[in-house]
Amino acid sequence: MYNIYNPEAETMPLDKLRALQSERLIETVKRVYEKVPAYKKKFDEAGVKPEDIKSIDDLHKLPFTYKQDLRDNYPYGLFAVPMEDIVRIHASSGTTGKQTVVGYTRNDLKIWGEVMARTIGAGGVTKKDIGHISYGYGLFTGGLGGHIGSETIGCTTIPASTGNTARQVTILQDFKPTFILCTPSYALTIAEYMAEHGITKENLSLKYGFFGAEPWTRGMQQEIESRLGIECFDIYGLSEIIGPGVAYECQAHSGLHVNEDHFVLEIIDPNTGEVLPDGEKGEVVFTCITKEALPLIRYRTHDVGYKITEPCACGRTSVRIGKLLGRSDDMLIIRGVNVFPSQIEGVLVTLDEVAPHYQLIVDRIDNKDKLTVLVEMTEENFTDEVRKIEAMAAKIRKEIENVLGISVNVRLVAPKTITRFEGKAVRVIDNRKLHD
Ligand code: DLL
Repeated sequence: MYNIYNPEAETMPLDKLRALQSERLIETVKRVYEKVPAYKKKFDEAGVKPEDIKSIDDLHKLPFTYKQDLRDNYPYGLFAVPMEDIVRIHASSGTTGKQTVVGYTRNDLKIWGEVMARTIGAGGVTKKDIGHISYGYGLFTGGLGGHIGSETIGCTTIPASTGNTARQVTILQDFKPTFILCTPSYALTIAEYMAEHGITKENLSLKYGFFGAEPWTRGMQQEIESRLGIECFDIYGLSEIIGPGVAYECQAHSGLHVNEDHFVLEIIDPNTGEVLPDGEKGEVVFTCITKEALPLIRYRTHDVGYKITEPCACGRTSVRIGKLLGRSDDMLIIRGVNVFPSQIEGVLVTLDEVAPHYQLIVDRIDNKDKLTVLVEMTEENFTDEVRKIEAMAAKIRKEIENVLGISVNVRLVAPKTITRFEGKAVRVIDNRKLHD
């Protein structure tokens, strides 16, 4: 049996879903045209009027929205309601430029609670469960997003937030939460702390984990499952659309279901802007059709994914996104070949010699790109014998080169020497960018 929080919405017949999307899109387009000057200008420049949008099939006629639009209208310029109706603000971390600010009305928060309840509910969580929320609380949407979903279901909710792993592990042991939300990299940090302190998965009551906010592979998923003794679910979202709760994995584990009655997915060719056929890899684009405060139209996420339209065993009718490969901004181009950090992670997690803690360093030496994979030896395989290290590194290098098709360097480092992260992990140090 597959757990479904809101069967009526999540298994809606497709014709009914498309009709609902059409009705909501038409209303949203009219509203943003009237209420948001920047959208009126954008639509006018593209020569589209709200009347041109007669159904969801007309979505492709609308212009895209970019992160730059949020920056140009910083902080509140794209809001479609007066400030007195905004009850919450969040913001993205802004590592690449000015942070982007997003707002929610009371009704937007209700929607967030609903889509996050579907997300957690899809793993099997019910109101009898106890949730440990270890995403950061604050301007980041992870903490309060997990929190609102857990409370909407009616679970006992522990707002642990990030940091102080010792305290987190004490709470996990003493308060007996049955599910946890954090970044996959932090789940590993918790598992590592437990191992170091002789605490086993049997000392905890965890059954499920909902991890996201950064790309992670199926191999990493299995690693966390076995170390924490839980079933892991991938959860996806971004602040500009609502935060976590845009798409979620069900117990069939075959892609992430999009909450399509609220967010419409398109996959486009990032160069031409054309919508791609189902199954083809491209840039993920979302349109919000129910949000009041910030209903973004055709928002370019820079995430790379593909659509899965075959029916899912769970009975949900919604379209799915295949596990996300990463952001196009994180994609490295090494001597002309596209490399996602997640491809390298996919290899490393299959190898017994190394722990899944890694970092990629890119340099340009004599006008040639050089990719170095820094990875930790496991405690069991740790050695300072040069010959042994070299043999191990050569083996790993071959495995990675087989997958990527380009030559790389592998540098094995001692256990626990690569930085641990409480939030999103930083996997790439691209020294080429320093000289741009
Ligand atoms: O990371 C929202 C979130 C919080 C999602 C908690 C899941 C769990 P932002 O900080 O705006 O919002 O970052 C959004 O993170 O465009 C993706 O590049 C990446 N991302 C989020 N979830 C996943 C995932 C939150 N499951 C950006 N897999 C997105 C891969 C993800 N990448």
